[in-house]
Amino acid sequence: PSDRGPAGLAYFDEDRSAEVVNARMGQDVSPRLKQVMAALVRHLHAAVKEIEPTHEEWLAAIRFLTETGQMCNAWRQEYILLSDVLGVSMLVDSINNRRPSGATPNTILGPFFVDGAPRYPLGADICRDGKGEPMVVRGRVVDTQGQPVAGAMLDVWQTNDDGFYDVQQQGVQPEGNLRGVFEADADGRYWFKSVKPRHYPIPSDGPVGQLLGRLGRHPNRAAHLHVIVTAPGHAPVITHIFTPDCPYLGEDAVFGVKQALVADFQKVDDPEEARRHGLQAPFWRVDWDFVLAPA
Ligand code: MBD
Ligand code: FE
Repeated sequence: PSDRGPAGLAYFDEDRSAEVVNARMGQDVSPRLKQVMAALVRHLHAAVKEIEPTHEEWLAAIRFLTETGQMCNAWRQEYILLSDVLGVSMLVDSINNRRPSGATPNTILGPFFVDGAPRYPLGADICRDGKGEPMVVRGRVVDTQGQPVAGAMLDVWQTNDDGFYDVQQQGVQPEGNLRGVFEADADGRYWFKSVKPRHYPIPSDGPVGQLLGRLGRHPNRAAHLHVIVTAPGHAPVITHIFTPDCPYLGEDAVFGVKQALVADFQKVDDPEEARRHGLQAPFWRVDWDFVLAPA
């Protein structure tokens, strides 16, 4: 047996360590897997060469990843949080959603979307726990020519006024609190009631929270309302509406804020307008249009 092997790279060699590993891949490996693994191994070896970790440090890294996996369950995806706080979720999203200008930009999905949220008629209130400042969100779903998208579906979800999603407080919040699915009307119009979103911390009692703490970073997300808008023939948009007055707009823990997603929240004192929405004044009014790109 030669120390060079068939590919000329059989035995370990610090200077060519990544090449040695990559040369081991077989001939009929899928080209995409080959590309992905080659890049990962190359960049990982480069990082290790730059860092020169001690054995103890490398074990700490492995322990961190182990604990991250151990935190995960149906409602807690610590690896998604890790990807989020490292800016990778937003990067992957940007790479996959380069939209024509004027279309509503995507932002991070996050770990708290639930398929099959309650279906409501237009105008319904998704808040079932009575906490928070009442808000009406209304607008149109249009295409990039400004034409209404009749029957577009809007799936919305947010935290309650204590800063938790329903799935984080099962048995505490009413089921389906602050989630809902609406269908825009024939003119692409939609409207619904909720409460003004507030800022809240991403779950920080796990390894990702510890990491943030050690990095001198806070875990707070800028106040937001999640929305997924879908319609046949159009690219779905997974997005947020941000409040303009949140102290964390410029320092969102997961880098999800985009200028084009910060809405105007109008405080309405008019009792007549409040009555028309079935509310008491004052309430918040958000006029917000979604612009869908072609599929
Ligand atoms: C959230 O509510 C969220 O939207 C994201 C992206 C990450 C953690 C918690
Ligand atoms: Fe969120």
